[in-house]
Amino acid sequence: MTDPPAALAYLGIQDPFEEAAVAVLPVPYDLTTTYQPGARFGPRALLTASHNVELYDEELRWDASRIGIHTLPPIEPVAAGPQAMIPIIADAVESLFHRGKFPVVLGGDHSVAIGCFAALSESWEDLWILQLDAHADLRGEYQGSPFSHASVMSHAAEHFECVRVGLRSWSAEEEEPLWRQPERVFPARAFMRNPDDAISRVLAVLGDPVYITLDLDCLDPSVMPATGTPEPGGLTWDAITTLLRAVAEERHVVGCDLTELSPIPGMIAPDFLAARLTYKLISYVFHARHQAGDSVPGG
Ligand SMILES: [Mn+2]
Repeated sequence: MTDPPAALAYLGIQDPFEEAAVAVLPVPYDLTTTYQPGARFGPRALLTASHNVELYDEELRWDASRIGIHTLPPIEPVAAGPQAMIPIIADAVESLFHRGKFPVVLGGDHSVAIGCFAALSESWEDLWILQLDAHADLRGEYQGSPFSHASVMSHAAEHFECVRVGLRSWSAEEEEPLWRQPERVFPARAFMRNPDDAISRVLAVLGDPVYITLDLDCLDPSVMPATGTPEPGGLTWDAITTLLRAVAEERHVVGCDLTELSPIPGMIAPDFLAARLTYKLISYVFHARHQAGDSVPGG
C-alpha cells in the first residue's frame, strides 16, 4: 500500500519516512465497541481536522513539525475480529520502534492498544504505561472476548507497570486488580480536585521510560463528547495538557496511542481537540528532547 498524500496526512505534512521522527499510524477499527460505534471514523476525522492545527505551539513557542512527521497508510480492519487485528498492529508498531520512530497510533477503539502493548513487550524492558481513561479496562473478558476495549489494561498489566489517571467507571470484578497498588490510581474526581498536586504524585510513582495510552473518554464530555462511552466528570483540557507536559519533561516517552474518537456528524470541535491534543503530546515530547540537547531532526 502506498503512503497517503499530504492531503490525507496528519497536519497536511508528509515528510519522507526516513527523515521523520514521528510515524502516525491510523487504525480505523471499532469492532469491540459496546455502546456507540463510530471510532472507526476517528482517524479520518482527526486527520482532516489536523489540517487546521497551528504548527507553532504558543505555549512552548516552538514548531514541532520540524522534527519530521510521516503518516502511514491505515491498517484496514479484518473481519476475523479483534484477536486477528493484534498481531497486525503489533508487527507494524514493532517495525516503527526498530526504525527509531516515535509511533503515534490513532484508533479506532481502545482495543487497538493491545497490539501496541504486544509490540512494546518485544521492544522495551521495564517500561511503564500511563493510562488516561474513564474506565479501568481491567475485565478478564467482555462480551465473550478477552481482546475487547474493556480488557485492554489486563493485557498491559501482563508485561508492564501501570499508572492510571481519569478513571470514574469500573465494575466490581475490576476492584481488586485496580486497587492492588492504590498509589498508582488517580480517579478523575480526586485528580481534578487539585491537578497540580495530583501531577506531582503521578510523577512520584511513574517509572521511566513511559508509553502513553490515551483513551479520549478520560476527558470530560463537555469538552470531548465524541467518544463511544462518554462518562461525566472527566479531565479538562488544561489538566490533561499540564499532565502531559510534565510527564514529557520528566520522563522519556517512547510512543503513544490515542483512541476512541467517535465523530459526531456536524460537530467539528471534538475532532479538532483530538488533532490538537495529538500535536500537543508530540510537541511536549520533542521539545523536551530538544531542550535536553538530544539530537532532534531539524531541531
Ligand atoms: Mn479505555
